[in-house]
Amino acid sequence: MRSVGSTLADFEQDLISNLYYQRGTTLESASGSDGYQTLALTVRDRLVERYARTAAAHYEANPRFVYYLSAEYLLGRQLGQNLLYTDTERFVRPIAADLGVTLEDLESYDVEPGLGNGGLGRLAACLMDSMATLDIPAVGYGIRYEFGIFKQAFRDGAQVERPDDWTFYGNPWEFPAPDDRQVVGFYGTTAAALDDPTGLRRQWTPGEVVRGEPSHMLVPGYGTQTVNIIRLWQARASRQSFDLSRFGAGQYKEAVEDIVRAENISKVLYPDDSTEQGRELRLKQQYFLVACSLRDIIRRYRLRNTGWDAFPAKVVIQLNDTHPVMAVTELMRLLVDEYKLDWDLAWSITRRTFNYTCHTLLPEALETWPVAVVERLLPRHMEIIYAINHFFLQEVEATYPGDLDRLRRLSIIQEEPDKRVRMAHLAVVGSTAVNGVAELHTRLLAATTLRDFAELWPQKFHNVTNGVTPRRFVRLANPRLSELITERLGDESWLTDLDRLEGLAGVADDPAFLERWRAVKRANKVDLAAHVERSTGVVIDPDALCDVMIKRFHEYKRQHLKLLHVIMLFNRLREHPDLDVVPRTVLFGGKAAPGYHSMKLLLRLVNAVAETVNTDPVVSRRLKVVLPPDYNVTRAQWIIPAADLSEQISLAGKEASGTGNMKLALNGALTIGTLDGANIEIRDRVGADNFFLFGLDAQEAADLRRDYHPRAYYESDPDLRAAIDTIAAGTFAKGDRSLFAPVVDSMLGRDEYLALADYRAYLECQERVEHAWRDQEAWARMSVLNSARSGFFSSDRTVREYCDRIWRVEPVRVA
Ligand code: GL4
Repeated sequence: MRSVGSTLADFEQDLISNLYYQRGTTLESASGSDGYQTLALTVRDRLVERYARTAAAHYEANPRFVYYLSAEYLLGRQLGQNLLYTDTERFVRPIAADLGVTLEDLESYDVEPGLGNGGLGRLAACLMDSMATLDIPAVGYGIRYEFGIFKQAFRDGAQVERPDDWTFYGNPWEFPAPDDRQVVGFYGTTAAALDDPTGLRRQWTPGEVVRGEPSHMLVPGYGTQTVNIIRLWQARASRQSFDLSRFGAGQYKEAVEDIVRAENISKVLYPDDSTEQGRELRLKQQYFLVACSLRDIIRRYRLRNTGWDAFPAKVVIQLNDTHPVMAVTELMRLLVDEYKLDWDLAWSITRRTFNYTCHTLLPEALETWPVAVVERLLPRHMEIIYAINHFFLQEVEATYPGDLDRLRRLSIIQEEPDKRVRMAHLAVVGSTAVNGVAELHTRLLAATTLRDFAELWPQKFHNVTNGVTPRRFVRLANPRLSELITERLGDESWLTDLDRLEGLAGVADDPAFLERWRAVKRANKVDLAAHVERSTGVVIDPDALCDVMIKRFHEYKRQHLKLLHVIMLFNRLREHPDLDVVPRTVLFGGKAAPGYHSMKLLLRLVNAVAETVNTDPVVSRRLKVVLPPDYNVTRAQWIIPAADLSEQISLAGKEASGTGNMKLALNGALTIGTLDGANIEIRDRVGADNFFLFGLDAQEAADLRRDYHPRAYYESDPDLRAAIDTIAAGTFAKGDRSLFAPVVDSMLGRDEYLALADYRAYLECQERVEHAWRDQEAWARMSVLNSARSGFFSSDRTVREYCDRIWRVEPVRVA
């Protein structure tokens, strides 16, 4: 086999050859898209070679593998990353310049695969990056949604959702692997297995079968030869599904019915984050992912191993939230019904194989499925769940004799008000380790949501605080800062050893260094201003404080609290045009689930406030509000490097961790935040002096919620009252008082997340922000210290903790 060369000449040669043989065109007639595709293929060739060597090394070592099961991956653009990881950007720039194009032109063709909603999906991508970087043998499994997270546009300020046809021009980064396809069943009936006197083994005859066609994306490690893969499954009809006779009879729609039904399974990502979408098709998706992946895991296991005893020694499966939890029952079904293991052995293998990460505390995000739905779609799995629950409750009864209430609380089956399967309970019962994603989150999980389980099995519970990859979110997103850091620290080893950022603390008092730090931030803000102007038409001032709130629109995150602050500033500036306030750009970014009407209305209000503020001749000189549409990973990479202030203002006890908070701190933004999620750990590390803290803590919030009267805050705080009244008066709706009335009613009526209670503290904290901003050198010093002390939040550290405490896997070096 000819291997790819490593020189500029080799690279150039391969480009020409790929343009010619893969795209079937020539330099003279190539389009921009041909240019991008050709470059992608040429970079991909370099990864493929590493992947082949990785596969060989893994085969040879026969190590324990991590299998990461996740319904979501938010990978971000691939080109820039893969150029960096193959160290070929240095070739591309001169070649592109010769041809009269820029790398940025080519990158504009690179479509990000939006196969996730938000933090949970992006975390999966960061962990996969770090596993490869640390040479951990790992495979990610997911769904190849034909349509990813919807594209967000605004019409009259209201969110409209457009389909994300992400593979329309082809995806040069993936490889189909048709030989590894799997067959998956749904519906049907079960019957006793003749050879099993215990009755625990049964036979399932599915009523519908579909194929799972895999393809994989390459996941290179940085600074190493390892290339792992994420295997994505796409649903296809079984071969016999096309009804030729009906087609012949002119019944075109009926002829393809089965095909359509099968392919709908992987048609679209459910656009919900932290809320449940309990549709049967979603359960079908989840089981489809799990069934294909487990068969593939077993196929891989059997390439090098025989017998089942060693299975947990070679296979560790991480369940990313409850979405893939049906895997617990599917592995039991495979082992008991198909491979004829006895129940107890199968259960012991299953429990030792799985671990579960919980990503939320919100009850509405903890999946439960109506028993009737599971019974219909997966009749055998429902039987297995009952059996698992039966043996589990026997165990509980032995530990707490006669404690019926506890049995009811722990049961995998919820009885009231309707019978449902509690997926989180199934996950905990079927796993060796259960982890939360930040210290507070893990503590609250054990004290509230999963309290009875934490009492029963305290040793099962772990904390693994989330992290983010510094390769994408510092090096790629912020090349200017990266260069300055590398110059200061002497080399690039901080990219794989992020604690080395501490070396920056030593120059946090050096005025010359601070000057350069500020120059980097300013240049990034100039770039962001260009992006913002292109997408919104609004011109923003790169010298204004860049105040950023980027995350899904969700009530618990409290975008409305931020908006009340903006409206207060607007009112003040209108009343006192000469008031000495700090010039600010408030940038929001985020999508709302299409069915989440209150948050879609809030998006509309943000746009309306933006319009009013930005067109007011007096106010707009000091204040701008922007909401660039379609916030995604690509846009995050533009915004984060330019941020001065990071808004992390969720009600304490609601945000499991957050990861945007980490990305922003690493890039030198100062956080204004509550004691929620990983904010607490960020503050502990960067220092209380370099963090703007406000608001209720989790305990105070829980206490207050019990007897809460939002109207009392409205009555007693004139600024708050004025801000809310400004909305109620129709100021942002051309005098229409009804349009945003539901926002006002929700704040004054229930205010579920205590925004009004935290309003005054938030305002006062923003005043401390303004005061601090006026001393630019002191601000820069705090900014440096935020970066310097955030090394802990590398996902490399997160993965090391999973390896040491949960997975017990060792790296395999690839030659
Ligand atoms: C989330 C949490 O809401 C978020 O705090 C956390 O950082 C992320 C990754 O652990 O997981 N859970 C869900 S659901 N969506 C998220 O983003």
